[in-house]
Order: sequence, then C-alpha cells, then structure tokens
Amino acid sequence: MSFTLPELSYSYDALEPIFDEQTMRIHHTKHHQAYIDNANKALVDLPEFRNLPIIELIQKIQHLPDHKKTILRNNGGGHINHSIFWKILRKNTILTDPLKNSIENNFGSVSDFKDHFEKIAMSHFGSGWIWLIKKNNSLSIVSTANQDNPLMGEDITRATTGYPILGLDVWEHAYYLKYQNKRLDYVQAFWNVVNWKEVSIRFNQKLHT
Ligand code: MN3
Repeated sequence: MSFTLPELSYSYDALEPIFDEQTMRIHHTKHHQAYIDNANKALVDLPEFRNLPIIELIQKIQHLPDHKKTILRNNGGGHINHSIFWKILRKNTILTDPLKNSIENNFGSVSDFKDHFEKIAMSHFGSGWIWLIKKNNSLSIVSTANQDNPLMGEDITRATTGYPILGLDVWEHAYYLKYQNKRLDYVQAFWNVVNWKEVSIRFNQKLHT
C-alpha cells in the first residue's frame, strides 16, 4: 500500500477569489504530490511501517530508523498536513456550537480567537503551520515549523502537542502568487474559507491526545 493524492471535494477555482485557482492547483498537484512521492519512496524498504495509515506513521517518527526520520517527518508531515488542510476549506460555512462556545470559553470571543491566531501566524518565522489544537478538552493555538504536526509528539514538537482541528499553511507556496509577502492579508482572508462544519467534526472526534 502506498499513499495517494486525496481528491479535493471541490474544484480548484471553488475558493476564488480568496484562494486563487492557480495556487490551489499547483499546491495540490505539485507540492502535496511531491510529499507523497517522497514519503512512498522512503517507505519502500520499511515493511513494518509502510502499511500504516498516515496518522499512525507520523506518531511513530521516533521509532523509525535514524536515516529515515527526517525524510518521513518532512514528507509524511507534508502529506497529513495538506490532507487536513484541503478538508477544512470551504466557502460560506458557519461556526456553530458546541465549537463556537468552546472557542468563546477558551479565547474570550471569536474575534479574540482570530486576533490571537493572526498574531501567532505573524510571529511564526519562516515556513510552517498554525494550528488550533484540542488537548484535555481545552483549545489552544500553536505553530509548528516546516511540516511538523502536533501529533508527532513532544520529542519532535516540544510543547505543541494535541489534536489538530484546524490548520493553516503559512509556507509562501500557499499564498505568494496572490498575496506576495503580505502574510497577514492571507491569514485574514483565510477566515472566509474555513469549513467550520469540518472543523466541528474534528472537534467532536473522540481521538484526542
Ligand atoms: Mn503547502
């Protein structure tokens, strides 16, 4: 079994003008595909790991042979992160309880939550991801470097462990064609394409670490 590129449930231009068609197409067919190809290649000679679902593989990075850790951390991470990202994008959805209520309890208000998320996104240096994570029933916003995921464990991501219920790609490849160096514009525009229905499903999932 090897990983394959998940199909999007919408067309490449579905998120226009917030996320432009060209960026979506390149991001999905080139960037995400490359992470998958590299992960598959690295797993060829690892029979005990190559049949694991991606969510299990990234939780076992520390158990991989040393010479495979970095490549699978980066590319396995790239695969799961983008798989989450495509699903949590959609126009015109509404944030509802109980997630809305939990966000208000944890951050004061939805607006405070967004401000905090934007602040973390702006203070994250270089490539990475901004996450809303759930841990012990509380929500927090964290960032990870490169393609790290909060499920990789604290040996890899230190304090930033938890179940990711929403993630934003802040690699320049995610926004440069449309937003150039204006990361804040991109992050603020993101709120218009968050699929709150899917984020709520992730919030309600039982599997939390
Ligand atoms: Mn990306």
